[in-house]
Amino acid sequence: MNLKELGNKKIRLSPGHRLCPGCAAPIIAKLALLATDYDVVVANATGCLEVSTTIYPYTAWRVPWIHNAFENAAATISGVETAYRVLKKQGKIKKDIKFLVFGGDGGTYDIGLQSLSAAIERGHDFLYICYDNEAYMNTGIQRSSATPFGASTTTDPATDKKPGKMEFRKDLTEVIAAHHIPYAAQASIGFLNDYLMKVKKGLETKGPAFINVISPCPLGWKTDPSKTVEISKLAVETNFWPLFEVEHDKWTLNYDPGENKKPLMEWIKVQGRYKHLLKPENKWVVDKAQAEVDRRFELIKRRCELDKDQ
Ligand SMILES: Cc1ncc(C[n+]2csc(CCOP(=O)(O)OP(=O)(O)O)c2C)c(N)n1
Ligand code: SF4
Ligand SMILES: [Mg+2]
Repeated sequence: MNLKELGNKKIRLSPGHRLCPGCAAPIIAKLALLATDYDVVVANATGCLEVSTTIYPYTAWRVPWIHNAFENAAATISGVETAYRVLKKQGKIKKDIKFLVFGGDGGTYDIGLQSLSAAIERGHDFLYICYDNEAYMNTGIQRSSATPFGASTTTDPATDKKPGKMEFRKDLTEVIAAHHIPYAAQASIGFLNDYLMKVKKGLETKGPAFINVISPCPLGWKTDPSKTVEISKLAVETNFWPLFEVEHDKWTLNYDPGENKKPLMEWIKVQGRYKHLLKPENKWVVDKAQAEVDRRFELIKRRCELDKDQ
């Protein structure tokens, strides 16, 4: 995608919203809307992105936008997309419209998973983008099933007795891929062209598509707001957040750092939610987290290698 051209396009999520400085969520949403020239209808699950862009009587959205409950963004878009198909068939709508959903990890990995799974199984034509900031941020940094091993949250805080969350994060992209969906991918705003290409592909794919995007949250992760893009890059360079796509069951690894892979500690040490892991007595947590990151990356890589010549 030509980045110069991108700079001349109309921004469809306006500035002046109330998301925290350095929050990745509006960057993810704004770029997604820039990646396509189609008219788009957006459904937004409750969460930081929704709450902070639509404080009554204002809205930052320059596209038709629907707020639904926390748990049913995919069900909402299914209904809208079905109505569109009927109206189009009747000749009452002439233009092509795309349907896009934004949901946080709480609204996607946990509470809206049944609604997303069902919408995918029914085969609705939409792209669902999960901005994964790895906790329920809007309500005060509570742990979700996306929260990584060893991170401190308000409901699972690091204490002298327990160094943060002791369960590994759910691999939602793989769960969605197991639906044999036309398009599923993982992305990061640290790899801009890759992200834009994935949004375009997801929207243009016929049927359901899903993209999981790592979404640094300066407030919850206790990170420097000016480093959001760098941290998004680090997620990939440490293999914490592999970039891959699954197109009709064909797996492709989009980036392999190989020998340049950075140690997970590079990712950990820039985030206050992991600061307890810098203590020598918690080295075992870092080692265990590193081993799991390596193991999961190898599984994805092996799967992609199997599909290479398909
Ligand atoms: C059924 C229901 N339960 C709880 C809430 C309260 N609630 C609103 S937003 C939110 C957290 C959302 O977390 P996530 O989806 O990860 O988005 P984020 O705030 O992190 O952007 C919760 C628990 C709600 N609105 N509806
Ligand atoms: S709490 Fe986190 S996710 Fe929510 S607006 Fe602030 S930085 Fe963004
Ligand atoms: Mg969240």
